[in-house]
Amino acid sequence: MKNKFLFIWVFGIFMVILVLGQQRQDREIISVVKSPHSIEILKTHTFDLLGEIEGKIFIHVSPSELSLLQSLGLAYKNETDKFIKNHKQDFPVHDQGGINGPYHTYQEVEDELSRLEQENPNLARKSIVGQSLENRNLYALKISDNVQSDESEAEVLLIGCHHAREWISVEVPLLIARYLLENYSQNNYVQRLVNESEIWIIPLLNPDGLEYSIYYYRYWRKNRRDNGDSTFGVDLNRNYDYQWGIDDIGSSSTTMSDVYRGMSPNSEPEIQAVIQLFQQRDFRALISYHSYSQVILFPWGYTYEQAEDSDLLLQLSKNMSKLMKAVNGRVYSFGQAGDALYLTNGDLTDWAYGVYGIPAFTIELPPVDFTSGGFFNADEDIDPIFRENLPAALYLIEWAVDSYTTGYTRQVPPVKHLLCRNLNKKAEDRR
Ligand code: 0X9
Ligand code: CA
Ligand code: CA
Ligand code: CA
Ligand code: ZN
Repeated sequence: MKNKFLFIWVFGIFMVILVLGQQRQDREIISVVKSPHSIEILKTHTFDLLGEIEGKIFIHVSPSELSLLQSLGLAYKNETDKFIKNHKQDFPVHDQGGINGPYHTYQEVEDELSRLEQENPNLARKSIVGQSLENRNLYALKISDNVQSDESEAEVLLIGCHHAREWISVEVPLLIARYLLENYSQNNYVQRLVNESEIWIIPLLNPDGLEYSIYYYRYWRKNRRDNGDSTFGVDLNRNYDYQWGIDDIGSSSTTMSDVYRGMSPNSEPEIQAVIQLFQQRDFRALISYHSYSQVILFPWGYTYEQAEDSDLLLQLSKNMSKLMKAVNGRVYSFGQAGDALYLTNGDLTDWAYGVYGIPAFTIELPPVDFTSGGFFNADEDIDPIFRENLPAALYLIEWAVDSYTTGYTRQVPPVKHLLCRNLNKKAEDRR
């Protein structure tokens, strides 16, 4: 009997080690020398390109992608050790905020939303809009006057963290929520916008992925769907049911891929939560936060064809970019998603614009490229990134409010530089 238990124990521990080991070794970071030949090869596949440093292209690859590269005869160098080790130093012992410092874990997001709700019972309401695959709650914070009632006001969605490793994308919507609530009573502009709209903030759409990125593997991107073939994860920003899987350039049907689109459109519970919320609400605009690249993107992502409202989307992006630059001098470029970055299919913004016809933007937060830090932002960068994104979000809310009262309009509000200065001043005051 004793022996049997011992065996079960030893076997159990062995299995845990095996599984953990595999998950970590799942993927490697490799580099390929940049040349017309290598670019040609990389272009025809959906590799997870991290960026370029000194003539070398860095790629995040799964074992099968690695074999693919080998079979294509492309020479590469494994950089995983160097890379992960480098950034291990960015995982210091924090006195405050736990393992991820000032960045929020799932639990910390929950606590912060509860705090904001408790301190502003008439302005903020926390709700659970769904559950992740691993049964974590998907939280939303609604911000408006008379927040308990559903009023006839323009509704706007600010959403973060479709992608686990893009930690900064949780912080920006969370800080915007906090700013709106803390400045409501002393800032007329903020008060007017909050009174005349219903702002829905979902800071963390992919809690399972985020936790995995924090505790196991920093570069994790997808959710944690068990694909049943010893691979994990669906790319949440490829799973929406609009032109889903229309080609293999904008997403992948390979389960291992970092842009795996899932078994079927809307298959993931996180995406179903967003869809259900849309069915219940009356959203007029949205921003989906990602990182990195410092760029504002609008539909279409799935094609190079222009959207019908291309002029409006371009004007709004341009004005948002202008407002952002005025804060810290940082330039966010802007453009149609497919042109400005790369093709994607099944992303949130195409779906929201395609199905609901509302202006929908992806904001890729700083840094501008991989060399400047990629998915890693210093703790001190969180605040300036939030501050430059604040006027852009408020501006889009203002557009939604204006066009809600006047009927859908392609007119955009003028950029008010004065307002922008005031916002900065208020942000300074908080320090
Ligand atoms: O690929 C994505 O889902 C987004 N970029 S990220 O590096 N954060 O993963 C971009 C989505 C916007 N759409 C297009 N670029 N088409
Ligand atoms: Ca923390
Ligand atoms: Ca209201
Ligand atoms: Ca309403
Ligand atoms: Zn992303």
